[in-house]
Amino acid sequence: MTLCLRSLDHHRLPEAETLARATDFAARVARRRTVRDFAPDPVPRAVIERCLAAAGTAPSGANQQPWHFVAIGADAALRRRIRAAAEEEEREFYEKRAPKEWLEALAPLGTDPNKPFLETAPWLIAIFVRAHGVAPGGGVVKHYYATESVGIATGILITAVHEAGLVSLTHTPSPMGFLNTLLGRPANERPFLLLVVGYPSPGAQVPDITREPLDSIATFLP
Ligand code: IYR
Repeated sequence: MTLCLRSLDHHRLPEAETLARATDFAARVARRRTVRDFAPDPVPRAVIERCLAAAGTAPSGANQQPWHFVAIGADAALRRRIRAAAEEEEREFYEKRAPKEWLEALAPLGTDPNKPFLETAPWLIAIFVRAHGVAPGGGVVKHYYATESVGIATGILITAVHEAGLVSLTHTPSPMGFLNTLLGRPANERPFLLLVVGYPSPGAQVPDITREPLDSIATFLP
């Protein structure tokens, strides 16, 4: 493809407003918590559509946009199948596969193999990495930095969900191959994450954990 340019749509803000906005955003996003206890209250599809549209603006390797999102709403039979498959893997994980150190690292979060939120929350978003593209003739099109790109898109999605006043849970049943089967996704797509989205149940509790201070997560050089 040839290079084709257009003007950047960017309005420079006064420095004081830049700082005010960065400060305000940091404070808002700091209130995001991963929630495991969801209310069954519905969330309009339009909200999820806007959040996914935001996610789809993420930068990606060679602008290949190697993501696909499957938004699962109220289909109770599908929810039951997803929960059953996830809990089967999770039981294997917690009872057999997980090394002791991993279980110790998870202990402060209080997670276990039971995943009722897969049926209660109003939306599940299965996020897939299109590990490679498929050419019109069926050949493989290499994708660059596909996992990194989908990670960035997922970060924007999680932030969009939070900004909309909803909560989410990044759920990673492992392995997640059952999602291709249950959701009818092709073999070139690899499940990346199952994002559970909705409202917290009344009185929902979260682990009392802290975040590393700025000076331990960042280094400034002159
Ligand atoms: N996939 C399991 C285990 C799990 C792993 C990590 I790393 C977490 O931060 C949380 C849970 C589960 O979903 O329970």
